[in-house]
Amino acid sequence: MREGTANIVRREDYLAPAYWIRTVDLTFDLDAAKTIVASKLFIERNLEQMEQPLRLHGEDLNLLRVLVDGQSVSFRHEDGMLVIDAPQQSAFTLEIRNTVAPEKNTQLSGLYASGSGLFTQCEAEGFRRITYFLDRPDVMAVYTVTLRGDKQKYPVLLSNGNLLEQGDLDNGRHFAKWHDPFRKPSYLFALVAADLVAREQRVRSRSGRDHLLQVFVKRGDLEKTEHAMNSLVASMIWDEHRFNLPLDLERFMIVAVDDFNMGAMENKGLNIFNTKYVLASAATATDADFDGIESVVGHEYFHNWTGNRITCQDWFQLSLKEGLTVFRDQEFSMDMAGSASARAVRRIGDVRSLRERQFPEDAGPMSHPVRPDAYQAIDNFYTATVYEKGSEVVRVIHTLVGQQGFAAGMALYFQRHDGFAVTCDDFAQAMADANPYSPLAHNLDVFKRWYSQAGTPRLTARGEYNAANATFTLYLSQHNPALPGQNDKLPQLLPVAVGLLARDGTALPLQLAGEDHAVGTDRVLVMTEAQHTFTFVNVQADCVPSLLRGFSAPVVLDDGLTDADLLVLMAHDTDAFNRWEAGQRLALNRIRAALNSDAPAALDDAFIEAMRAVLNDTRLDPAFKELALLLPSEVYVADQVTGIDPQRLHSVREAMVDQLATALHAEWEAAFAANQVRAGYKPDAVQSGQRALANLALTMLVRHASLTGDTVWPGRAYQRFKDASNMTDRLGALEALVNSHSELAQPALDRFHALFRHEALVLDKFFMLQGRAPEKDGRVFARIKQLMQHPDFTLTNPNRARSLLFALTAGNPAAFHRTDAAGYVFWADMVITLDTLNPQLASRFARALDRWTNLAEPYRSAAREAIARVSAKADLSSDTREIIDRALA
Ligand code: 0A1
Ligand code: ZN
Repeated sequence: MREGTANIVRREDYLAPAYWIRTVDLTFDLDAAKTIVASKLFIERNLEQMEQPLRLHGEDLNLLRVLVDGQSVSFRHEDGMLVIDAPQQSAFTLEIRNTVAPEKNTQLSGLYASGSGLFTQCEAEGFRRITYFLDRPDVMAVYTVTLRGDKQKYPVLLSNGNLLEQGDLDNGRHFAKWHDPFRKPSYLFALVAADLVAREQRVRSRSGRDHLLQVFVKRGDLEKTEHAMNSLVASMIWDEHRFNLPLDLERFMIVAVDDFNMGAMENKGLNIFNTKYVLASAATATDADFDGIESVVGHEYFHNWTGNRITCQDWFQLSLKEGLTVFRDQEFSMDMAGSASARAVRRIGDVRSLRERQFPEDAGPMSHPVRPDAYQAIDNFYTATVYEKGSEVVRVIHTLVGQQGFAAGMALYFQRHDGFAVTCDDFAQAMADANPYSPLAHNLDVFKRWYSQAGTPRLTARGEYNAANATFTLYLSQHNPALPGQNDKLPQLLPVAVGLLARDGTALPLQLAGEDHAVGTDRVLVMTEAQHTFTFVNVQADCVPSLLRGFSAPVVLDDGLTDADLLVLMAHDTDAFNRWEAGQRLALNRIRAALNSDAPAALDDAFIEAMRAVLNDTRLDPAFKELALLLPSEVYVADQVTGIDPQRLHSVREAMVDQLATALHAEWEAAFAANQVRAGYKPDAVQSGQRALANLALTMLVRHASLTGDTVWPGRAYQRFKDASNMTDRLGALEALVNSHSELAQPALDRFHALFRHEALVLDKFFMLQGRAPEKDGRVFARIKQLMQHPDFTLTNPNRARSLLFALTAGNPAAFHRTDAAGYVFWADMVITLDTLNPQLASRFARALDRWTNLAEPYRSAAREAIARVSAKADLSSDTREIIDRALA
């Protein structure tokens, strides 16, 4: 919707709807150019509300007629809504007939065309682009849907729930009638009309009920659906086992679509997925792609309970379903990973992404609480804060009440709220009530500040060992820095998981003053105040505290540990997360020091030897080694530093990577040789860890060759690229060549393109890998601009657009932030162009300059100028307008 003035929606203004819609009967005459929608609603007045006119949302609709109880009725349009003066009766039938134009819908919200098929996306406010409705999540209705369309064009006609009837009509048309027995909000409605085929599987749940699972894809893609189906079956089993939550439908469908703004959508019984999260074969998808499919299939499936059975009262409560469902999919993926070490690897990945995406978000103009207080465009609030920080907040509960307590809380939550639209407070209350003796129940109000306070808390820790008394005293304090509109924040509930390591690495038994004996070597300290002091007694040796184990709360930790302390943790910590973190901290300290000096960046021997020890340690898993050997990313470091110069950061980090490539050359050769997978391809944790480390080793070896002029390793990489039997190895070898700007890169890219030019998802990789290659003399940026003209590039497919544009802005700071401002000029042009096509995509892309005030000059002024240029455009979408206004506020 184009709007001149800001239209802000506030949480405090929430009012229950004046009318309820009880049943919905929809008939679609499907056609890409013009679809006719006939809607018959049974409506009741909400007697708790004053008599008000009925106001229905509608957007880009062509209205044909309105009837109340079969009679024509007068109506008007007001503020973009359809207004009908209150009918006399307290219950009535409203019939509406309107048309929409799917093929003109480039926003991909509402009913739209993708290829030759028709698909819907209704979250958050897309249903109003299909027909007039009370398009808000607290209005829940039972839907019956009849689809009619050309049988040749649309052999498959799907909607939510159960198929009641299907058959032929005249003129080569056919129909299907669907009924969803569960009440649902409009955002969970879906329909699909397309030429698709399905992989099917029948499964019996623990309760003995039979279900039909279907994964619908385009003809020719069927053999790429095995992993998605396996992930779906695994999700079903997991949710029954861990939470006692069975599938409640006879039929569960997943449909893959090429054009999709997000990852996937949990429509009741009819999940619609971006093809990226469905299609995979060893030849076309990487290990990371397989993992992504498992977690997104899980995520959408888990929404059936957390989101669909219990939904959100209003969109401010979005994290009620998203934070909880991300938590569930993360737990699912960890359980699927298997070993403790593989779980830790997943946890490290999740924390990395939280810190690279959510922490900067929370420090910038889009900072908002997990439960926001106001928005202009709700689509802008599908954020890392609502999703990933929301999941960390759920994890805080899990840490405080334990796995069993958490399961009990979930049971109570469903017992109380199944079938209703509720709030984050309702969830926290159920968790507390099910665990009355827990620190959560005792401090529920303190806990709930996670929902109301934005920003990342700073946790400061200092330890003091007293040899004479054999005590170790830990002083903890927390502080949440002020943000515009949020000063004077109160302390939050922080579970701080700790252990103490003697300097020889031994884990010390933990006994707090006042306790009569030690309990284990690992425990959770709970902070509810700004400051706490914890005294451990009977501590027989000086020690290093290992704090915030497993990243037990989403905070920035300042533990004051020295390099010597961190080296102890890195070598011995039993908590794999903190072991990894110690290495990252050592690296970050060095990058920081180099940024503050003009001297060429150089790593010291102690650091290099610690890295060598990790690489040589036969007890460590390859997947862990790969993560430990990667220096913190430029994106992460930029968030840790004020007044960042992205070019200087890039050259510092690149110099350090060069040094690791050189100093550890022999170890990289050994790691490459030792991690060749000879067994048949499986995307499991063990094999993918080996492939990840082999790929990193190869990248380092080719990088080293580019420094010395050696041609052996580039040649080997090219050979491996050619002969690879799976995409992970092939892409790894290709990236090794491209990232080191090898002469063999171009021939390899040409070959890659020729091999996969008919595979859309692989073409995305072709663009992305060139877009995120480490910048060198402006060559990568020039390449990106040139690739925009490539015949396979287009801005209308979101995956393809992201493959180049987001690779630049989110994945390649040094190519984007140029001293000549060309990156920002390009950004402004693209925001403006995308905004006319697809506002959701444009506003996400617009966020690339969120952190512009943290840039050093000349970047900062140039970025501001580019943002101001976009702002000067009069008719920006409200999505993009909100991002730009906030950036300049
Ligand atoms: N609820 C989905 C994500 C989603 C959100 C918005 C969309 O369109 C604006 C599409 C999908 C999920 O969490 O998976
Ligand atoms: Zn979700």
